[in-house]
Amino acid sequence: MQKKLYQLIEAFVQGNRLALSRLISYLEAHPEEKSDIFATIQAYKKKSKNLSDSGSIKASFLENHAQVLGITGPPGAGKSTLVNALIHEIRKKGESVGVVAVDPSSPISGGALLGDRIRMQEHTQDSKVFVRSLGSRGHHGGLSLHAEAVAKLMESFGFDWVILETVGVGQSECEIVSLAETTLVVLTPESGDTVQSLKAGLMEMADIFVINKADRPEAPKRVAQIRTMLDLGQKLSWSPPITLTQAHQGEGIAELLRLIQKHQKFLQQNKKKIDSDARFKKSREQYFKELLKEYFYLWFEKHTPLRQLFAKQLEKIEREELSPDIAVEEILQKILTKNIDLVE
Ligand SMILES: Nc1nc2c(ncn2[C@@H]2O[C@H](COP(=O)(O)OP(=O)(O)OP(=O)(O)O)[C@@H](O)[C@H]2O)c(=O)[nH]1
Ligand SMILES: [Mg+2]
Repeated sequence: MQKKLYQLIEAFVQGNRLALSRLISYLEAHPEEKSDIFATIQAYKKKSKNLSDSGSIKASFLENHAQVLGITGPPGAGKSTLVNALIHEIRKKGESVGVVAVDPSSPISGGALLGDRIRMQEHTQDSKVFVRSLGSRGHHGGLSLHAEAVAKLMESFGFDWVILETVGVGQSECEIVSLAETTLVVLTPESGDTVQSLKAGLMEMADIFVINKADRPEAPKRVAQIRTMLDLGQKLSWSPPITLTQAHQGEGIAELLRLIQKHQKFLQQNKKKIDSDARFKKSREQYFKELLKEYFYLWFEKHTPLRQLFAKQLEKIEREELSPDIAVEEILQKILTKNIDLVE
């Protein structure tokens, strides 16, 4: 590992925010070094343990456990505004918070994206708040390939809370469920069709339903719709509460935080026997498969001979000389029989 990276990790372990920011960028650029980086952080932390006894490093940096909150819901539901309001409420308690906001509309990564920067900018001077936006993997929205690592870095940095915001109605939620302990599904009074089309999926994924923009007249109708849906569904040991917020006014946020903490407490007390265990496993499996696909594709794209082979097959497919499934078969065969030179 380069000396520069060592120094960066050292500064990170000592609580330097700039180092956290740089380390995230480094991870994004060199995802293949993830495990090395985390191993080095662990080693540094061990080394620093003596320092912490002398008081120079907060104990929380050493073995931190953050409360990890996932926030998902359709575009424009008010997720970022809600995160902003939650930051306020969390800061009132004196606790620190790191935010990972994933913007699927933006393929670019790094730095804060404009919308989130505006919505969360009032916290930029606060050293106990750290907001990072990531571009999503793009093709199906969902979490960034790096979201898990970035969230882990934030946890390791010592934040009391880590919040993951992602837009989604679809498979991206599965991913957020696998990373977060408590998942909020944020809907608006107008989200009737979304609820209708996602019945089963939503049920499985939400620990708490938030109807934001409760200043709008359809709010009670939406609450009733979700309640009916929950009543008809399978009974879970945790029944997801439905709560109303007006995020732009800070209304309902204290109650929401109370519910989040209630859920966290429930998780602690029911570690072994919660229904959501099965859900967690399933989402973990799904996330693993997604990552495997993504990483495999990244690996594939990295090799010029494979890219060329792909282009050739694509031409044949377009000329209708080859079907896509046979084209994939042929590529796999070439890789498996080492019938292609991957060294460039
Ligand atoms: N009327 C009303 N407007 C709200 C409320 N909360 C947020 N908004 C507004 O809704 C708009 C969208 O809010 P965002 O927080 O950007 O929503 P988002 O879900 O993060 O959006 P994306 O990340 O783009 O999917 C903004 O103009 C907010 O000011 C609310 O409780 N009531
Ligand atoms: Mg947003």
